Amino acid sequence: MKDHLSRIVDKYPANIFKNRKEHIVLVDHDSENPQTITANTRTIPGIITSRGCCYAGCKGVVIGPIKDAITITHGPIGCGYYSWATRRNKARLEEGETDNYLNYCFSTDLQEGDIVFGGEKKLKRAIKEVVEIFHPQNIMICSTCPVGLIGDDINAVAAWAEQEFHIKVLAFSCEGYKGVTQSAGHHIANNGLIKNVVGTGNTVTGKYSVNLLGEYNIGGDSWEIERVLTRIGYEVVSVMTGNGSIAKIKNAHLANLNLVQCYRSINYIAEMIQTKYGTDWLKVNFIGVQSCIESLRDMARYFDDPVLIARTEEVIAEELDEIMPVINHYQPLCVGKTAALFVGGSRALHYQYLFQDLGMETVLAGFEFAHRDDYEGSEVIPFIKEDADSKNIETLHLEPDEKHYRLVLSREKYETLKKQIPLNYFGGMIKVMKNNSVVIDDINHYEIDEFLKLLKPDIFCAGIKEKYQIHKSGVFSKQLHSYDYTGPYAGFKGAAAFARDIALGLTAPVWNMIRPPWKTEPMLEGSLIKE
Ligand code: CFM
Ligand code: HCA
Repeated sequence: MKDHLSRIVDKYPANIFKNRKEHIVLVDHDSENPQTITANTRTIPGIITSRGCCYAGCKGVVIGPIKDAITITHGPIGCGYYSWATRRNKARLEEGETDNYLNYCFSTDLQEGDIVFGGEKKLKRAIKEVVEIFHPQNIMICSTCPVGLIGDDINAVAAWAEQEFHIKVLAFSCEGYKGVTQSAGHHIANNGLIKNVVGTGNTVTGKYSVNLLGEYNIGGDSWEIERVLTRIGYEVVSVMTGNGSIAKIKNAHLANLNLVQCYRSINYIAEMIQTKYGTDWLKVNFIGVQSCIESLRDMARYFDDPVLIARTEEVIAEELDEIMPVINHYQPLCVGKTAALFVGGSRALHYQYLFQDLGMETVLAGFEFAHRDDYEGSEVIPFIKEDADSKNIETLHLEPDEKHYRLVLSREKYETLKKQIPLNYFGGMIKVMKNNSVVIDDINHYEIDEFLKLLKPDIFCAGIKEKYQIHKSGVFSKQLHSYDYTGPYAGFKGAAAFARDIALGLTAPVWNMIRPPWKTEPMLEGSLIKE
């Protein structure tokens, strides 16, 4: 396997070879040293990467799904247009709500003249226009690349608009070129929400109140998770940010526990709420039947109430009664098959558990923009403060290797928690994968082709940029970003829907009718020109 792997990177010129080999790991749990990977570094220019930009991470991922805010993309029209409704982050009005702007696309559509003479005036006019037409309570401004280059002061415009129209106007300087991926955008969005929204509300919350962080309601996922949580008796104070609203996010500091579904996009908020308000956070995963069960049990143990624990088991049993016949029906069509997963920063890990439920093994998994801790895990170093009177846990990220946390907690809290829930907050992907499977960061078009040939997975799950490349080579691809046109895949009912979709996809007769060129004729091998 190692030789085969080398052959893939050997084709590169020396400097690219050196770079790419650091981003690929052949899992070996018997290796003497813990396995490490290079991640969150710049893609080599010219390589056909699957990654996106800072604006995509801020506007597209975190800010975009907030339904009661009008988000104006400040820039030429392309960025606003291409981020319009492609992510399938669903939203609907709940009781008492009046604003849902998610079907609209707002942009200043900057032209050459604005780039030369400045776009602030046009932005002001756009804000005035949306206020007059829609009367929103909240406006968000997200910058694209040229705005940063010409130096428009969107913060000053936001301050002006707040004064002028007496509404909340937030500015996010998330120019696409910032950082190396979407990840920089998550951070900018998280900082803005913490600074300006969380903590500004005062709606009283109940005993079992939680925020669901890092859940974006793709295909209706958060509705399914909320359905189960509400059945058990939890109060979901806010979801960040799927079907989310400023009206709810402003009360997030009043919840008793933060649940972290997608760690990569929201760990900043979980940690900042913890530091500022002392709220604990718990890593959960609602993708997969077993993962759902474990996450619900961890939550119940955290609150440590026998009634809640019993109710949790009751709901789990009822949910299983409903979905297991469906899963058992489709599972025989999936069992023994292999999967490759390449998604943004968390799903390539989370969906491995759902594939496990179907009896399928993951032979390759990778992320577009994960950091090292998403792959390697965070080492938890418990640090006990004997005199700590607070029962809170603080988690501190130790830079620069992004690998270490330090828990600061009272002895009493440490002793109880140690028995109750895994204090290992984030395990990382390498640890859960089998020996000889491949972990790959920032995969590119060429490498996808090569790994399809090498590993021959029965399914390669990725996104829209990869899907048809994979189909053309005769392999089934399910989009794990948008779920194609279906979902939800989270929670119990989501697992049943996933089992159905995967079984039907794997057994579709079409895969026998496609012959990729390399199966029938010798390929012309291209070579990259050395510098
Ligand atoms: Fe988190 Fe996401 Fe993901 Fe992500 Fe994304 Fe997404 Fe994703 Mo696409 S927040 S990291 S930036 S789980 S949009 S809902 S599917 S790449 S794996
Ligand atoms: C993004 C959004 C995206 C893209 C999906 C894809 C999403 O990163 O800008 O490439 O198929 O989930 O919509 O990740």
